[in-house]
Amino acid sequence: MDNNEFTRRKFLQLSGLSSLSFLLGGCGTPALADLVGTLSEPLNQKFQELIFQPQKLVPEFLPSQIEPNNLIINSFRSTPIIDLEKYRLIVDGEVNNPLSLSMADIQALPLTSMIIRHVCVEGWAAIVQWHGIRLREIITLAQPHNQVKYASFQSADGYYESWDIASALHPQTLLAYQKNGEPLPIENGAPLRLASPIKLGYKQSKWVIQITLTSQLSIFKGYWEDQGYEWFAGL
Ligand SMILES: Nc1nc2c(c(=O)[nH]1)N[C@H]1C(S)=C(S)[C@@H](COP(=O)(O)O)O[C@H]1N2
Ligand SMILES: [Mo]
Repeated sequence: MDNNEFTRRKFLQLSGLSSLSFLLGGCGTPALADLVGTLSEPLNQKFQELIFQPQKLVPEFLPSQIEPNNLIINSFRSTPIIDLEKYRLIVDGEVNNPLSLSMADIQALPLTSMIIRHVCVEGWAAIVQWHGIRLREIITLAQPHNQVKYASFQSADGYYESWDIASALHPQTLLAYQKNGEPLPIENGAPLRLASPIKLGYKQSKWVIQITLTSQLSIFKGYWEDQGYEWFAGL
């Protein structure tokens, strides 16, 4: 086994993606079969490095510490109406394998959960349990080019955000579809929202419909950032 092959297997093991071939045994959809096909291509060197680079994990909370009533709905506009049948998460930009994923595709990927503190700059915080897929798995499936440095996110309500790629690949950055053990409420961003303990609340886009991987940051950095808020917004 050469080094690349070894690293790829290790990655598949770590991420739980090796279980995909098992999933395909019974009821694989064509979309998933395509996804698995892309995993036979080695990841490019830069992304292997980024993924294996030891990233500092944020300590998580205990189930008894969850504060279900402290998460305040905070949306700059009204809640968008999304037809789940038609919903697709688009992943595009400087990638070898652009993706268009239904929620069924996403829910077939390994579920991860974490209990973290959500912090809003408007002066409130809440300990929440989020369940979803690691964003790094989606990014890896898209096979980003070497020069990719940013992930930008479009939401169904017109909200937009952009993140540095290292934060997007952090193991605790999730695309969540459940909250505190229940399906994600629509006001909290269903069907899919960002959740991460390493960024402030306004970085955590709700109703994500498109992720674009690029080497250059757009002049539109983020809804709040374009009004003067800090872009990195690390916690
Ligand atoms: N699409 C979208 N995502 C968004 C926002 C928004 O207005 N639209 N508000 C952000 C802000 S400022 C915060 S604090 C969190 C709030 O998440 P919640 O409404 O689930 O508590 O969502 C973030 N994501
Ligand atoms: Mo916020």
